[in-house]
Amino acid sequence: FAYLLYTHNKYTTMESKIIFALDVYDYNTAMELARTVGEKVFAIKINWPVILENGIKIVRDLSKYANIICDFKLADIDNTVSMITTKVKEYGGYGIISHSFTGLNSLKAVVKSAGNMKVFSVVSMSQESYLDNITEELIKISREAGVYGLVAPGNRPYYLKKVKELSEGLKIISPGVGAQGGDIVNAMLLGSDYVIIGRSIYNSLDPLGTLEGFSSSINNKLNK
Ligand code: O7E
Repeated sequence: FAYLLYTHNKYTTMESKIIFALDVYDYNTAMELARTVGEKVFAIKINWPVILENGIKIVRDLSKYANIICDFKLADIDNTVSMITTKVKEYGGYGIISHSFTGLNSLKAVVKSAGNMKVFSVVSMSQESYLDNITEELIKISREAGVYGLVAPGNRPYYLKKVKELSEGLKIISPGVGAQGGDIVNAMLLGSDYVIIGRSIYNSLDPLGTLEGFSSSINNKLNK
């Protein structure tokens, strides 16, 4: 039992709080970055740049190195979002990101076709947007649709706090740390479960070292 406890603790302290945003075009660059940081991140998030250049098959290739979250920010009718979600599932996606302003029917269709994949919905963005007016409503829709988590900004404390207050039982993932000015420790203290970091890592001369720097700043501050 003591051994189990030990391994469990070891696992939880080592579990990464970082989602790496792999926003590049080139296949080899993407694969090399994934190979380098894959084991040290909670997941890798991909967006349109890597998909437009390489197609959906890259989801399967990248999955060798990490959980892949497809950030397609779905915003369409139920049939279309289901078709896209089904394809992501077929290629081994770990998670998918949808907008929620499209309403309950659309978001429910994503959750239904996602099956075991995690669905995250955008309720607030890292840049000022129209969503700021309707964040509370978007959280309500997301909860009702049965999403796993919410996207809320790591660089806009007021909105992150607001989402945290209304998000009981849901995970929060936060972009905006690093290149967009947000601080990783502040974001975690305000309630992010995972922070999404792209440019600060992939544009650095030493992506792995930079990533480890972010991780240790969390461990140093939060485990005290
Ligand atoms: O600024 P970077 O380079 O660290 O990258 C941030 C990533 O988060 C990038 O992929 C961008 O598309 C995404 N993002 C935001 O920057 N702002 C948002 O409000 C939402 C996202 C996002 O990832 O949404 C889904 C999780």
